[in-house]
Amino acid sequence: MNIKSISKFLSLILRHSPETIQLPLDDHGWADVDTLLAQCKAHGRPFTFATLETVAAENDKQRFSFNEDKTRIRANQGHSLEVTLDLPVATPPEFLYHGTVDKFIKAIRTTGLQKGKRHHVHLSDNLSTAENVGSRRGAPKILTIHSGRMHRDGIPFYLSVNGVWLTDEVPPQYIAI
Ligand code: HQG
Repeated sequence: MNIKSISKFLSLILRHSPETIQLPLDDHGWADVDTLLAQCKAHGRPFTFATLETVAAENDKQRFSFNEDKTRIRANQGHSLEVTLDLPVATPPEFLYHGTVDKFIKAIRTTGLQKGKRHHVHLSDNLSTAENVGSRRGAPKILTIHSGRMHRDGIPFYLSVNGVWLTDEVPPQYIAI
């Protein structure tokens, strides 16, 4: 398995379906590293601890974190599983960005940005990240979010350790399309 395919597989098991390899996660989304390596091997995807370290260190979006002594690992954000990440509440910049595609715009105008299966709506502090996120689905359409105004109106924001801004929803009045 190459680094990218391991990373994709880790996203799957640490964010969405650990049962794919019978991997226990705790309430905070942590997996025991030895168990993870053993279960991956048992399911035909063998790789070493050193490779796991490389995957986490070189991941383009810093999707994974180890605990201090590297006995546990978890995904930093993006879960559909019920896990508690205890993310710090943070003050967002005046504007944040969200990349989507045309076919969702009508619904977004009506209901705002909704988190869907994820825990939060994902926003970025720069246009290029938003463009990349939107491009996953087609020609990207970038929405500017009045995050400063939301914050002043008492809506909480969280910042994941890999720099993704998260909030529960973005009502339509805060979205410039
Ligand atoms: C859209 C990836 C209709 C929303 C990315 C998006 C990101 C609505 C899609 C991270 C809607 C949800 C998250 C509404 C939102 N009506 N459509 N009311 N509200 N949408 O994948 O933000 O590689 O759950 O615009 O890079 O695309 O996994 O969210 O198009 O950082 O680390 O519904 O996932 O990161 O799609 O992506 P997603 P997202 P990773």
